[in-house]
Amino acid sequence: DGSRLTDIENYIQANQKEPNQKLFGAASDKNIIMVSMESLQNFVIGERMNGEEITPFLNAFIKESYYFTDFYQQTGQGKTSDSEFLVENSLYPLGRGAVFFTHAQNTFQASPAILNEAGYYTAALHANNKSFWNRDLMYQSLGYQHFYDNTAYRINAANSVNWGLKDKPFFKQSIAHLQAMPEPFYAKFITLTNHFPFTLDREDRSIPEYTSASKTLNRYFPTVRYMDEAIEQFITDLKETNLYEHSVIVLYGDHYGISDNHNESLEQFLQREITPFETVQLQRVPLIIHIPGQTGQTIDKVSGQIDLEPTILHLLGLKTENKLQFGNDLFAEDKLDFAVLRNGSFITSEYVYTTDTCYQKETGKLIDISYCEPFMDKAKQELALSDQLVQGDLLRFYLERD
Ligand code: GP9
Ligand code: MN
Repeated sequence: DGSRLTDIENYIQANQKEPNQKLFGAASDKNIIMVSMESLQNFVIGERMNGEEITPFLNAFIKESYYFTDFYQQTGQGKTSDSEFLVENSLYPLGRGAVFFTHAQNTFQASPAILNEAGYYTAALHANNKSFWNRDLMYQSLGYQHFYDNTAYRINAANSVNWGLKDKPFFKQSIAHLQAMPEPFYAKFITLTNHFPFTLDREDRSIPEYTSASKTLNRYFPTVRYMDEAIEQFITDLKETNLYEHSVIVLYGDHYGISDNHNESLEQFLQREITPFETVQLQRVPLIIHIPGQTGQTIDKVSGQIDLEPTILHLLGLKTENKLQFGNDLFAEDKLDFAVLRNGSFITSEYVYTTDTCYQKETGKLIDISYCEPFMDKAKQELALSDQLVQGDLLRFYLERD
C-alpha cells in the first residue's frame, strides 16, 4: 500500500496548481450554502422553449455570480450520490456501483469534516428517507454533524409530487433549519422535484410542456422551470433573513436528466445532430458561485465536479496541500482546461475524446486520434489512481502517517 500511495502522492503533487492569490480567503468569514440541482443540464441555461425562457431566475443570477460554462458532470451509476462524493472529496466515483454504498466505511478527508475542524457547523438537507443512497452512514464518514432528512419536514399529499416533498415547500421549511444553525455553517441542499419522470402538478407548471415524441423531454422543461422558481424563492428568503450577505452560494447540476434514449426529440429541440461529440458536450451542468460583494464573471475554462471542493476550501482560506485530491481550484491562474468523465471520455481546451475518437472541440469535427493522444494516459491514470485510493481505502494509511 505504501508504494501505491507514493504513486498517488507523486501524481497529485505534480498536478496541483497554486490557488488564485486574489480569491484565496476571499470568503473566509462566510457560510457556504450548496444546492444540488437535480438533473439540471447546462443546455437549458439562457435558452428558450417555444419562446419561453426556461430558467429566468438562474439566467439573471448568473450575471451577478461566477458562472462556469464548460463544467462537466463526472458521475457514474451512483448518480446524485456520486456527485456528492465528487464535490466533497475531489475524488472520482467508481466505474461500477455507488461509492456511497460500497465504501461508506472508508476513511475520507471530506469537506464537511475539514470545515467542521475549522469551526463550521455542517449539515445536509434533503427530504428523502435517510438511508437512500446509504446517506445516513456515508454522511457520518464525510463528517456531517446533522442530516435533516424527511423526518425534519412536514410532508403530506398536498405538498408532494413525484419522489416526495416539492422543492418550494422544501426550501421554505428549510429556512427555519438554517436559522437554527450556529454560524458559520456549511449546508448542502439536495433538490428533488426535477427528477425523472419529471411529473408536476398542473398548478406548478409555469410554462407548457414541449411537443415532441419524448414525453420525458416534454415534461422536463416545466419541472426545470419549477426548480428555477424554487431557487428564486429560496434566495429571496435568504435575503429577508440576512443570511444572503453572509453566505457563499454554490449551485450545481448533479448529472444529466435526459438520457440518450431521447436523442431524437432532443435533436429536435437543439436543432442539431447528437453525435458522440455532442453527447459529451451534453454532460455539461451549470455551476454558479455567488460571493457576496463580488460581481462575478462568466468563465469558460474546462472543468468538472471534481474541481469544486478545492475551490470552496480556498475561497474560505483553507489550504489543501495536505489533501489527496484530483481536482484543482477553478480560479487557479494556470488551471488546466481538462475534465475526465467517468466513462473515460475527456475534454481539453481544444479536443474532445470519446468512443476511441478524437473531435475538435470548437467545430465538433472528427480529427486524427494523434491530437488526443497526449492526454489519453493522463485521463486513464487519474481514474486509475483515484480508484486505487478508494478501493484500497488508502487515506486510512495516509492520515495515519506523521
Ligand atoms: C434521491 C435523490 C435522487 O434521494 O437524490 O437520486 P438520483 O436518482 O438522482 O441519484
Ligand atoms: Mn440526481
